[in-house]
Amino acid sequence: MFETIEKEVVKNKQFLSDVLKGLSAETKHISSKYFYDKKGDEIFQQIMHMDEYYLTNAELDIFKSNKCEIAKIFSPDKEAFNLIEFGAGDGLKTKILLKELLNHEIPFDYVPVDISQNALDQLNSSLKEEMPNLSFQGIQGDYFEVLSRLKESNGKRNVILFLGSNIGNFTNEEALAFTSDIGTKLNAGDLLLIGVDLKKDPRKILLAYNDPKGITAEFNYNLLRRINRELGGNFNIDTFEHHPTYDPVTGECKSALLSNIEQEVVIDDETFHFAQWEAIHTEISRKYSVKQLHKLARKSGFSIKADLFDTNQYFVDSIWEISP
Ligand code: AVJ
Repeated sequence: MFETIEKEVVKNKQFLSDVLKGLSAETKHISSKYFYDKKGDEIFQQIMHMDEYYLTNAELDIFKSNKCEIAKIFSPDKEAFNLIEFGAGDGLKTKILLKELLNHEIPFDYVPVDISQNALDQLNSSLKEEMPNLSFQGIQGDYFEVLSRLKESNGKRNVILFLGSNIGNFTNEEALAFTSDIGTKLNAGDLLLIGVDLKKDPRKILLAYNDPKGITAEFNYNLLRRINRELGGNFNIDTFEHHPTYDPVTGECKSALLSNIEQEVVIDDETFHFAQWEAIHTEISRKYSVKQLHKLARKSGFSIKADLFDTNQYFVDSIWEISP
């Protein structure tokens, strides 16, 4: 009990110092990883159910149509393996694959990793109910924290899942550092399945991040609300506007919160000045071409085993292997 409280305090300190640092920078920014508190998880669930947010359905389509092929690639001779998922969330897409593996009596251990303890708790109870025979153990944490523990594996093949275009939240450099880091921590024959949103009609992309009902705007405002709740900030949400942009040249879809007045905001005795229309950068959701994605694979030590597309070719689940 005491330990969990201590852990919470440490985490909150990190949140506070990251926010203070980000808002003191020349270009104000707050990491999108702080979107996901209990309220943020709820809003993200709503986003995934929006018609405009095509990503979820596209990847669900891929999993439904290719579950058999994916299972065969992961375990051709029904040998046991470890299935580690970064950013598991509600496991909606993964559950299709988990059921397929269980149906074929392929032995595996599932290790969902998520930044949100709340999301993990919910996943935990839904897995217990829906798949009582599944062997699994969730881990709460930052991907990078968990990566460092990967080497202590049990001799079985490691298969990493990184779905939902979560890689889009990284800059080019961060993405390369991340996949390279995974590459060095895996053994020959280990796999990475990475789900990535592809470049497409800019209007389609922008609409997914600027839905008319304002759900994505709420997702961003919740970040300010969370700072008010947890760090004692005094943001007036009405004075900030959600502003997403998409640049088809770089493939970067960026979200920002703009202060629509000149004002001062206080957090933990520190005062931050906002010029009118000054931005806080909150998220990058980068879109890739297949060519760029393959380049990333090769640069980080992988070869490409398969590319699985949805019927609209909006999204790809690409399976990479560490070359022997
Ligand atoms: C969960 C990071 C993949 O970037 O598309 C959805 C989060 N942000 N709408 C994305 C998100 C705004 C999402 N990822």
